[in-house]
Amino acid sequence: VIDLKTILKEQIPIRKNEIQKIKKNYGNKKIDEITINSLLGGMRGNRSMFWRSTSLDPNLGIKFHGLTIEDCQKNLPKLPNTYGQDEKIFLPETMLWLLITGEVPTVEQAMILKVELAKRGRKLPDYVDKVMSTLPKDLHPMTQFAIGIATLNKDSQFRENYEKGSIGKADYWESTYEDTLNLIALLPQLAGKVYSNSYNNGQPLGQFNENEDWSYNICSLLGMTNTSDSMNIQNFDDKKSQDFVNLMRLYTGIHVDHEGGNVSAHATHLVGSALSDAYLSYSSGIMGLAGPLHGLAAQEVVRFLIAMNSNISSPNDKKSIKDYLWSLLNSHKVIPGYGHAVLRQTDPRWTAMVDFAKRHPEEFENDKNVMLMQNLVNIAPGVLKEHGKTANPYPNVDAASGILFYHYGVRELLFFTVIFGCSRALGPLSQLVWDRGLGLPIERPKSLDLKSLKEYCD
Ligand code: FCX
Repeated sequence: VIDLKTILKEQIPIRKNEIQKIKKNYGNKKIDEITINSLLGGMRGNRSMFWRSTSLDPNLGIKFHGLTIEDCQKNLPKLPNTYGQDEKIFLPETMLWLLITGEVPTVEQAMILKVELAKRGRKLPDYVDKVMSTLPKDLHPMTQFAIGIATLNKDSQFRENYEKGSIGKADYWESTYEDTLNLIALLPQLAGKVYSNSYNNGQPLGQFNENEDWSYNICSLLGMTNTSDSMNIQNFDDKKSQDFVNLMRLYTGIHVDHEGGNVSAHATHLVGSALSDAYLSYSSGIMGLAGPLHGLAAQEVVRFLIAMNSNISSPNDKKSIKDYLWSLLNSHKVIPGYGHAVLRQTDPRWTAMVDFAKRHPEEFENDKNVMLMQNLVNIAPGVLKEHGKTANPYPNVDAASGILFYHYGVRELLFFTVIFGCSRALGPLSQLVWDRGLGLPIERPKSLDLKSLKEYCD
């Protein structure tokens, strides 16, 4: 069975040749135009970067090398001996293979990657554990997470080879690949360390189990599985433990990438273009994900649902829900979880998360917040259409994701974005390997000062 690195060794020169031909023959072809609105409006919608793995269709949503989430649920292989395997939910490991190679893996290939990640994720290096143990427990979880990721730069193979001068430009991708797999493999440990540091006085909540998959180990290190590996802080029975691991697989599987222009992906790509290694690059991506307008929306939605439920008679009371939404809008607040900068239809990631709730009715039938979340989709779009401002009145993934984790007992809202950060590593880091493989240069757009800007205002 051919492994991932061997496939990359074959693919990269071919693709690099293809890209160089495009550059040579069509380099001056105009794609988009930059206006003053671009410069002052955050380059919104400007086609201005290359990102091979995903594209975001405003109506169909995210596509991973052309495959929708539904396609992935059907085509990505299920792996044997997987804890509580849910037939409709793919393992993030199979998605990682697709992101890196552009191909759906065979069962054998995906098994190799699963075993490889488990081997590399066995233990957090002591020096990282020490650094993270000194951090104040009330330091934001995302800051702790970013510090842990950046500290791993000490072991970066890329940095070491580059400093020794032992690699040329054509080899950069190989040590970036090694750093990338090592970082992705250690994210469950890093997330678990942040969680235990912040919420359990630094005491570990669970063990890493080398026989299980990446998502299982995130749950186990959060103490959220009903096996000997973790403290099982929520007293799950076997079924609930397996359901939670499947929720983690679903969530982390669909959040891996959302095109290259969102802040976490773009920051990783930009910093990496200066030949900062995968650890430094993704640590900057996490700093961006920590921003309120990017990664924190899921926790805003949970707060919003809980607040609304304490202000309305019941989650089925359409009239009081509608009044509550209008009171938000009339006080110039947004309805969290609705709208999107690119999407113009319901986010298929939302659909996938709500489908999970629908397939576990007995689990959620008494959860007022989940019931409200499900009722809102029949009311909020109408209110937003009537309000008449948002370009997209439909729900995005944040409208459904946080409240499901909250239901299972992950109550620390600030931690939600760390789980998002585990997932979002897979897309941007797969791209980083290819950025180095294709020899993409340092990114350096031109900026204008006010005087120069005014010269366009004639
Ligand atoms: N509720 C109320 N008003 C909204 C709205 C919402 N959910 N979404 C957009 N609007 C408003 C905007 O505030 C803007 O009003 P303004 O002209 O007074 O500033 C107007 O509608 C046009 O905005 P629009 O172009 O539709 O949306 P943007 O691209 O500017 O912003 C986000 C997109 C996602 C930031 C916006 O829809 C929003 O704030 N949603 C609520 C917060 C949220 O759910 N964020 C999730 C982020 C997203 F899912 C992700 O990053 O993954």
